[in-house]
Amino acid sequence: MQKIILFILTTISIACSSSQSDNVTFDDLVIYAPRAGSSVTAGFTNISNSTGETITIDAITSPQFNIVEIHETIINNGVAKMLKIEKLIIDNDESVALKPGGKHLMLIDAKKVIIEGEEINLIVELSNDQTMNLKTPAVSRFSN
Ligand SMILES: [Cu+2]
Repeated sequence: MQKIILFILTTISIACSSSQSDNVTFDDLVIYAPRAGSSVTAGFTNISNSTGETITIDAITSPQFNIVEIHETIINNGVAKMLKIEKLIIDNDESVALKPGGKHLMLIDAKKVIIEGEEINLIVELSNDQTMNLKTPAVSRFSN
């Protein structure tokens, strides 16, 4: 009897994982409108990979910004500085959080003034040749 239950549980878990395969998700994407007078801003999200293989984020571009980079904030001798991550690697069934004080999206050199509520598009190129189009309205840094 226990073997049958184990078999059923295994079958269910395989079915679940296959239904989510080929999936990279960017959850809770937040992009701030640049401060007045600035053309630079940051974005945060939680990236999950359930494709069944390790993927890397090869490039991110945006129609609204000339440069989009992934950065990591590190503290060196008490001084915070940001390093560019050329290729963000996400193992299968893993998530990477881009969050304040850690890894983040850096949106640099806005092509025009971006106001709160304006839709920001991101085009994400993955190592599995998948291209993802993300969009979210720019939010105020001061609204929460
Ligand atoms: Cu940065």
